[in-house]
Amino acid sequence: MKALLVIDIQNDFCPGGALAVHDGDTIIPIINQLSQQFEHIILTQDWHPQGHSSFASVHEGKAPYEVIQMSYGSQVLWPDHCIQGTVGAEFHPELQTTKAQLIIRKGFRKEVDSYSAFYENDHQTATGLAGYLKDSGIDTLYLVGLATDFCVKWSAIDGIQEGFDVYVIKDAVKGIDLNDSVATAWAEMEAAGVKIIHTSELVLSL
Ligand code: VGL
Ligand code: ZN
Repeated sequence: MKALLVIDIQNDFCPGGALAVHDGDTIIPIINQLSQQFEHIILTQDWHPQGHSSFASVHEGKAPYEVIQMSYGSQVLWPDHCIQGTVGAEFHPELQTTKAQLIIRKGFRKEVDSYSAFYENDHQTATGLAGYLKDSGIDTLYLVGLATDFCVKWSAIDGIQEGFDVYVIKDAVKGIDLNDSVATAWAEMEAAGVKIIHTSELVLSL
């Protein structure tokens, strides 16, 4: 069974937001259209407490987009974004969310960031999504959303590692692109076994 996994379509990742992805909102109509073809839709929501350790503002002398070493590995520092309960953390108003059966919130532990919908950045703390999908009989995932080079990439690769068939729909994602990270992300996803397709190739009879 197939599911559409919609990654982080939140105000802060869209134009005008705290960590805006260029043209991030332009994929929303495509995602809404795709949603009509899926019976199972799961959303993720980046959901940080104030003072989250991924925020540059909590590390003295550090600026956004610098990289630091955390106990679990390297971590890009971000502008404060997607703070729990703020408008920036809400789903973009144009995203149709009614049909979604599950919302996975991530990044709510102060000490560890979480890009992937499956595991936090320590690669050990599970969100519970893999178990939910397996218990629901879902084996194939179609990923869309923001950002290609962070949350989409990490979710796609973890999805493969958890044994799912993973497709990323390339015209329904947008990237942040730090030092060519979008190109790297496509290469890493492909190497991991993620299938990259265009909506026009997606002929589903669900
Ligand atoms: C994301 C950076 C920080 C994402 C989330 O959704 O790709 N990127 N938090
Ligand atoms: Zn975040």
